[in-house]
Amino acid sequence: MYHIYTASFKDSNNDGIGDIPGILKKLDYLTGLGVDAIWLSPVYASPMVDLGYDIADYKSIDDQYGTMDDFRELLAEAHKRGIRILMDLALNHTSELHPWFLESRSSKNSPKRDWYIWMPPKDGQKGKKPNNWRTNFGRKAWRYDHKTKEYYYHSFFREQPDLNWRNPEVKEAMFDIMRYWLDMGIDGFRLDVINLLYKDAELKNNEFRLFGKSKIYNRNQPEVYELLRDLRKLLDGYPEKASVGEIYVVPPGDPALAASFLGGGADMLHLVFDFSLAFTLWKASSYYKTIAEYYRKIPESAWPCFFLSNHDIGRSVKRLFWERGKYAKAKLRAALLLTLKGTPFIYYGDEIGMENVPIPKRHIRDLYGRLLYPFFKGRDRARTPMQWSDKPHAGFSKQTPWLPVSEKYMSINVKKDGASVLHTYKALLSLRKKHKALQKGDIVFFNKGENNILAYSRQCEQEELIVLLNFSGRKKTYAGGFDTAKILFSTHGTRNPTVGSCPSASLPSRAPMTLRAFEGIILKRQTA
Ligand SMILES: [Ca+2]
Repeated sequence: MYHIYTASFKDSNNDGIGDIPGILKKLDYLTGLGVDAIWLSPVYASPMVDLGYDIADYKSIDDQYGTMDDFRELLAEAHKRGIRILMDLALNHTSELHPWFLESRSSKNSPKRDWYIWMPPKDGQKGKKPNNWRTNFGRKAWRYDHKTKEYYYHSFFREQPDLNWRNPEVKEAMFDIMRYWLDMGIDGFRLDVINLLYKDAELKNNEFRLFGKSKIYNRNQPEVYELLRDLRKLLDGYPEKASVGEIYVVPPGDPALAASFLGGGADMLHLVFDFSLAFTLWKASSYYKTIAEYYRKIPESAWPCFFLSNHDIGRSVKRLFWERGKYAKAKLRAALLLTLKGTPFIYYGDEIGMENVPIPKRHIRDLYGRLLYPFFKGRDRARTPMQWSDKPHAGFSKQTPWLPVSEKYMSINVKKDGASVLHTYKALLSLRKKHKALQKGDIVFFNKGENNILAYSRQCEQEELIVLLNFSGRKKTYAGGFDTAKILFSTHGTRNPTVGSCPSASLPSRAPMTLRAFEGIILKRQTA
């Protein structure tokens, strides 16, 4: 699954903003990479306060991204290439400019008043907010509306009022929107902050806690599970549709919570995003712990998924100050992501080793960054234009793009692949396509990350592939050994002759495997 941040993928009409016809032009690139599906960041009509996550019309395409015809063409062309498209859907809130909210705020007697969460000032006292809930960046989450002298609730920016999912009309309207896109032929949805949909019925105050979870009453309410059951029934009414839910939590993630949204494994979401892997420290044993814990938590019949980067948390290459050996590490992380049991999500540009880009204050587009600067500089750093070539603006556009292009684009781009990260991704994805064991096989861990090597195998029918990943910056030896195994792949390209040269050599019987610094290899066990 490939995550496209539409505004930064490819600009077709040279206005500096990526668009749908731009994606269309690059479909062959995605095919060449080995992508099966796209998660498209929101392309609906939006005032772009939160860059598309504030939706003003759920059944339209924003002008800056193209037309509905462009979208239909993209869908048809993607399907021709066997690429599926998941739409990004924000169900928790709309734009303040959505007709529903305009109607809702117009009068206390509006038929849409109860579609949003309106409350009078506490105890009837002017200026007193209904409760102590805060937004996800720490500010008060109630906005006073002078016209009707009540507050409305917003989990994010004040321009994004939260919908009242306790009103059945809201659910019906949103299900109608989902049917609209499913009928058009899209393949499913990525559901934004799905665990935030319901709030406590009595809007109880959150308790203050120095440690642990303090946001109890404005998320993870039991009613959301019921809703997801109904949503799954809606999806199951169509052939081969998928849903992936973003389970919004603070670092280091919460696999048990994420897993809970999978229900029994076949009655709620198809996939859930747990943030744990992205926030795991660089150590084989830490990765083992995170991954094993996630597998333990999800129901047996459910399917896992993993990601390392996204548009909110930034790119993995530079997380945790990984300057040393960063590209070798990027390749090793790719080897991990693409060999685990579960659907891998690749954030656009990660496959060429794109890095977070420092954005000067005058260029900050993310409202978080503008509101919280300099304490938080926003999320733009991981949303910069895709680096296609060493041409001006990295071949993304002929105009100055909406966000600055990385200064490193001359050496890090699709055409050049100086660090050969792209080559690694392609090789791994092609291997994944070739070997059923990597796609569907069970996973068996050989160790718990001892000696900073993570060792596991993927098994399916008669096939067994063995993965050894050295997270250390030094040469390390895996003592386990294998009777006979053929080396299929190394993140370092070729292998030292003492342990056979890639790709055809077989290992001598029970030979310990020596791995170079940050090397990952894949072996195929030879069966008699
Ligand atoms: Ca454009």
